[in-house]
Amino acid sequence: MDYNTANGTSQLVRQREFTLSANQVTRAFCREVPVTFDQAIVQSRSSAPIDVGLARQQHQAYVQALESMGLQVQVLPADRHFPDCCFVEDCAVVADGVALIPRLGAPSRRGEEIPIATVLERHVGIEWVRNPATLDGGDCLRIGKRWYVGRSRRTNAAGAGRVREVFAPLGFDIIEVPLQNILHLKCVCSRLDEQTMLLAEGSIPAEVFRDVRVLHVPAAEAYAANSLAVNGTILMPAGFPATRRAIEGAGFKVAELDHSEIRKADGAMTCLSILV
Ligand code: CIR
Repeated sequence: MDYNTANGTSQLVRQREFTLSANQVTRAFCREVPVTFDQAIVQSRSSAPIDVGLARQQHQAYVQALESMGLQVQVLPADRHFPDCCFVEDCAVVADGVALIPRLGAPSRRGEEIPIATVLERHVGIEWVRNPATLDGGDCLRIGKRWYVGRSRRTNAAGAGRVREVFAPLGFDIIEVPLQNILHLKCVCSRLDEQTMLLAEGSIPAEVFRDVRVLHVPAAEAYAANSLAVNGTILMPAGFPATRRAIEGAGFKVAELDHSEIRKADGAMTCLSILV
């Protein structure tokens, strides 16, 4: 397993022994990488083809990393008819005991959300996004009692409106963020903790986050702006030293995973799990 931390295995042991407090997530839902993963949707085809076997190894390392961080991980079987099905983040928007199940923006992905909803309904209440609304979970970023919703080519006005309908009554503010030439909002930013956002320089204005502290990722390392906070540790892609220094400098523990093949399919660290 490619799982590097500043202090090596002693940090892994400490993470396993970490006692979960009331605010922390306890479960993760993931889905295996399908054999058809090399046919996943990509915005621009990388010159190097996707190595599906390596992608599956990287996904297994991701699951093991989440387990090492104290999460109970349920891995759903892949469906070869959905090459993108491992990107479960897009299939549910979860907070405060409710999961809003998207109608995905990419027609070829519609249907991926059904087994996710079936599993989640054992744990949370389920709401649905209906035609003509479209929504991808990768456009929805929660921090505290606020949802930032990217208005991308995948998430239309009705989709963002559905987030408002479901979560505003639960006390959430909904802030829409217009996106251009960005697949999902979370391609350029992610939450480090309840007060701190990681943001790729030159992507969207930091002001959209209002009172939230913003930690900048240099444009050359924009891919690392999508990192995953799990109960105090930040899981980030390997190979982005300036971002790692910035995150550690802000006082967070960091763990790294090699995500080369996941990246080729336009996936990043948060895309592979739903945390509850
Ligand atoms: C797609 O284009 O839908 C997939 N190839 C990548 C989805 C990544 N998901 C995410 O960022 N939440």
